[in-house]
Amino acid sequence: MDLEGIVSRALAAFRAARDVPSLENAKARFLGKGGELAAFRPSGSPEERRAQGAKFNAAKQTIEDALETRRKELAREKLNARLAEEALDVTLPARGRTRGSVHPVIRTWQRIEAIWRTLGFEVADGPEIETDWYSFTALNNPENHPARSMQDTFYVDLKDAGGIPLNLRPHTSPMQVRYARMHSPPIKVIAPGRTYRVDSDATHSPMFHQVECLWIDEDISFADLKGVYTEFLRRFFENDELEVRFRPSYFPFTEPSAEIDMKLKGRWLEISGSGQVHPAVVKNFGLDPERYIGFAFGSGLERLTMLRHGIDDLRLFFDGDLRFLAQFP
Ligand code: 2U9
Repeated sequence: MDLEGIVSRALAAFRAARDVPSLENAKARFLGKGGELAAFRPSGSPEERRAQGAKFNAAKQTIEDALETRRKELAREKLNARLAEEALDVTLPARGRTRGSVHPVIRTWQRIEAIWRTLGFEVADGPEIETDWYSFTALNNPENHPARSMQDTFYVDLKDAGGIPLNLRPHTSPMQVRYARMHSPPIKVIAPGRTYRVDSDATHSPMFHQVECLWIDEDISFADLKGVYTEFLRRFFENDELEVRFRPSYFPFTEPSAEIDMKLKGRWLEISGSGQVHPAVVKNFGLDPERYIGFAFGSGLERLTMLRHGIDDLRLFFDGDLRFLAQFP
């Protein structure tokens, strides 16, 4: 058996091994019990055999060293492959560096709450899914009023509501009714929130935001409503000269009713509806309309926001386009 041949075959086999199992197989082939080295038998005279024994040991050492070297190489290759695969470039800029901001309509909501609180009004909040009674009946809407129809109002089909028809509130007035029934006059409250109507174009969205105000006391008049509302608009639009006028109008829940206009840059713009709360509605608060008088108004938060910032299309609020939203940092 040729020792040099065994060594060169072993080194070649180790080099050819691409992974640990193949290397261990090659090891068995050369260094194992039934392997090529074990099969080596010295021959010749005692001196020759001694010399062959020394060569055998050297050959075995060479093979073992080569095995160890290859083992280390394979381990290093494996580690390098893993490092390459799981590489993390910690010098890359972080993804979450841009800062979010509060949506312009919600900003209006927050400003409105702050202003009305300083004027002595509470802020009420309540359900967006309502019953017919709170959305319509309590507000003096006749049984056949078009606002009650499926063309105007979203209805909710809730199996466990006990057969009571439910709607997505078309205004925040139901909250005003709830609040008025739970408190005693004087009542001074605003109800900002999300409202829903079957309507969608450049100036209407199926979901929009409203703020309504309700003021009930024994001895107040339209002048009080005009006073606080003018003060609110002047603060909201940051314009102390802003003028306000009332025009006759009609709502089922107020009598008399009025549209409120404000003069902005020389033009009269409609900004709210308002009125003296209808006696039938005051009765639904559990109050005597002979004793208590109420005033109310309602405004759209989108409209207030559009007028404040000169925004011309309502849909911009709902598109989620950062080029628009980033202008309100
Ligand atoms: C109760 C009684 C009366 C609130 C009022 C309006 C007139 C009005 C609209 C303005 C634009 C809604 O967002 S909008 O489409 N609102 O015109 N709202 S009086 O009157 C009330 C509210 C609650 C208990």
